[in-house]
This record gives sequence, structure tokens and C-alpha cells, in this order.
Amino acid sequence: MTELPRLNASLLAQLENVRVPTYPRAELQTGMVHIGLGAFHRAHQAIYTERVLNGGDLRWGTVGASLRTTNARDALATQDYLYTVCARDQDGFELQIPGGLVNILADADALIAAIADPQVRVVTLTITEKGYQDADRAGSAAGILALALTHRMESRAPLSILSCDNLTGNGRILGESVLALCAAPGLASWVKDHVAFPNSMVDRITPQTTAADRTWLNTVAGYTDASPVVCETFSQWVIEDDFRTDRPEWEAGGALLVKDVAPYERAKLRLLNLSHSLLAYLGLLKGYETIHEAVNDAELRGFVLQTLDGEVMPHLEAPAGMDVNAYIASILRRFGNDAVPYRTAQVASDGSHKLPQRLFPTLKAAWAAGEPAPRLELALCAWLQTLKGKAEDGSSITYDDPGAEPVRGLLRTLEDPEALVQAVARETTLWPAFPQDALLRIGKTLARLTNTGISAALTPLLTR
Ligand code: CS2
Repeated sequence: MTELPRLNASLLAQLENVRVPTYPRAELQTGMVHIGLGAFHRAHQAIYTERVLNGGDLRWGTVGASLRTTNARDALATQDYLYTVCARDQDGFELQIPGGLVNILADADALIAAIADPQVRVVTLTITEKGYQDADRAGSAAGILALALTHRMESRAPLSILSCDNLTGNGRILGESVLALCAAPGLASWVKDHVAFPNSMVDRITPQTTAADRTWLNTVAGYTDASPVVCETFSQWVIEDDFRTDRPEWEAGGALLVKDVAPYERAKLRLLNLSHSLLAYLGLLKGYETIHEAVNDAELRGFVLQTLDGEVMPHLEAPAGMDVNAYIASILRRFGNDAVPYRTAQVASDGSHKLPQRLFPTLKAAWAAGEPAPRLELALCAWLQTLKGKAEDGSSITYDDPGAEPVRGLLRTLEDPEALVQAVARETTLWPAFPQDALLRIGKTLARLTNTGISAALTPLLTR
């Protein structure tokens, strides 16, 4: 067998059935910095930018930064920063190699210098929900941005900083964190006037790349790529039209520029991401490894639909003109895409940071309106139950959520579900002040889930 060539710039001209850059990469200028060079950025924002570059505006080459690991840099530097985006569904796949990435930085000082460069006008970020919690830590994204902005103030170079994470008001939250760190004289007021933090809503299901993905790509593409990304074909990006600089014309790639992102963000988090989390926690308890298996379980699917319909939609102000039922149907269809397997454990990870975005606002709205929310309360219990680490068939559940450590600590000593719920509320900072009557109900639901198992707990909540 002949050895497959490795992806790099010299290979591009020979590739068939792969979309490659149509512009001269050597002429790219660096106009953007991206912080957090994971699979999601590469499958999402980078593809919108690629459309702009293919359209001939070469001012938007991207310097990426990946500070937590050097994996991305190690893999991509030897491929001339090229990688394959494989968009797949049941009907087939499409391959594209975007060319907009021009360098990858792996240390904070180099990143600060890159953001300080006046030629850069836009910074984008995908740092996950967690990245916004430790905002005041030195070395956090907000800390790095605040330092870089000191230099930009000296060179009088405005900047637009665009958050692309799954948080309501992501740009506003980031802006507040950065401003709180702007201690240098005059910096805070300069930033208020010259730096924009638009909100944005991002959507494309992009699991972590697996070894199986890499092997599959090698066979279908005829070259090896150490760092491909596999994602669904669907993609959406809604951006608040509030920049202090010029920016790539992402509309050309299908992005929607709007005055107010909030309704889109809320709908996505409370419908799509909530359903994802429901399927992840309930699915893990039922022993499912992937979201597509979980969504094809009639009981779980019914539960998700009835939760959205009966307990989420009544408290949701959807974007004008949005057909919410069609949106929900499309979510479930997308989750069923087994060509892009998404692990329940990946969605479950960092629930301590995700649930406050996806679940708590609706729970609070329901409680405030005096309306019952038994399914949402059960969802919270399912999360607690997975932290005990055992599926119903006795197999172990493991996923990453350092933020949930205080709950794991309580679980080591507290057996009684009702006492556990009270202790989580009293002794940890994971939940905002939940009303006592709700805590009592949640305790009872957790007891039922523990004693009778998941199907028996779900059945009374499923109306026919
Ligand atoms: C998922 C999201 O892993 C998760 O928590 O719910 O990453 C989801 O796939 C994306 O938000 C889809 O755009």
C-alpha cells in the first residue's frame, strides 16, 4: 500500500472533491486573533471567514491562540495551519480545507502582543462557559485582553471583541470582566469608548475529533490530516451589529447581523442546549453513550418534547418570526445524526457551568409564575444522579466537571437524597437561591429517581 501524503499547502492544488482556498494564502494579512482554537471555532467561525477570504477580502487572516495545550499547534504547524472540516449527515459528507489560519500562539505574552498589534481589529473567542467564570484570574482571557488593551490605548487603536460561547449575553459578560480588570489610569474609560463587545449566538454540532474520525478521513480524502474536524452540515451565527472597527463581512457566509441577539441566544440555550443536556444526563443514567441513541429512545424523546412544550416554551420569548415547533423538530433531527456521533459524556461535562445557562432561567421563571415545572426539576435531579457515578445497569458514569466537586464531596457522606439537595443549596455556591418549597420538591424527586429508577420517575410525567 502506498503511503498517503500529509496535508500541507503543496497538496492543495492536487485535491479533488475538497473545497480549498481560492485565494493566494501568501497575500493574507492578519486582521483577527482567535482565542481557543478548538474544533468548534475551526468548524464554525473559520468557515464564515473563509467565505469572506474566498470573496477576495484578504484582510482577515487569523492568528489563533491555544494556551491550555500545544496539541493544536503541534498538529497544525506541520500542516501549514491547514486542516479539514468534514460536514456529515446521513446523506453524505462534504470536505473543506479553510486557509485563513496563519499562525498559532501557545503563550500568553505572544498572545498579548498579537492583540496589541493595531493591524488586528477583531478578536473572537471560544473559551467555553468555564472561561467566563474565572475571569478575574491572572492569565484568564479577560486578564489577557485587559493587558493587551493597555497597549492599544497607547496606540489609539480601537478593537472589537466577539465572544462565541454558549452564554446569554456572552459579549456583555466578557466586557464587564475585562472592564473590571482595566486598572491602568484612563484605561476603563478609553475601553468604554473604543472597544466593542458584541454578543453573538453560535450553533453547529461539533464533537471532539476521535481517532476513528481521523482514520475515516484518511480513507475518504486520500491524505492524512492530524487534526481534522467533523461536524454537522447545519450552521448558524447571529451577531450583534455593534463593532468599533471594520470586520469581515460574515453575512457573505450566511451570518445574521442583528440589533439584539438575546432572543436568539435564549431560544438556542433553553431549547437546543437544554435538550442536549437532558438527553446527556438521562441518557447516561440509561447507559447510552451517544446523543443519537438517547434521542431515539422513545421515552427520552417524549420527555424532551414535553419538557420543551409544557415547561420551557411558556416562558420563552422567541425571536420574531421564528417557528418554534419547526425549530424543535429540527433540533431533534440534528441530534439523531449518527454520522456525527456526540458523546453523552461530552455534553454532560461541565454541567455546573452549563446548567445555569440552559436550565436555571426557565426554572426560575416557572417558579416565579407559580407554575409547576416537574420535568425541569427532574432534569436537575438527573444531573445530581449522574454525579453519583453509576448508570442504572451498574456501569460507571464518568465525565469531567471540576466545578461540581463540592457536590461530589457531599455525595461521599450524604446518602439521603432530600438531605443532599438541602446541603447542595446551603453549602455550595452552585445554585442561586432556590425557594425552599422547590428544594423540598426536588429532594422528593431525587428520592423517587433513586428508589424507583428512571422509567418509573419519567412515566407519570409523560402524558399521552
Ligand atoms: C453541547 C453544545 O457540548 C454541549 O454542551 O450542548 O456544544 C452544542 O453541541 C452546541 O452548542 C451546538 O451549537
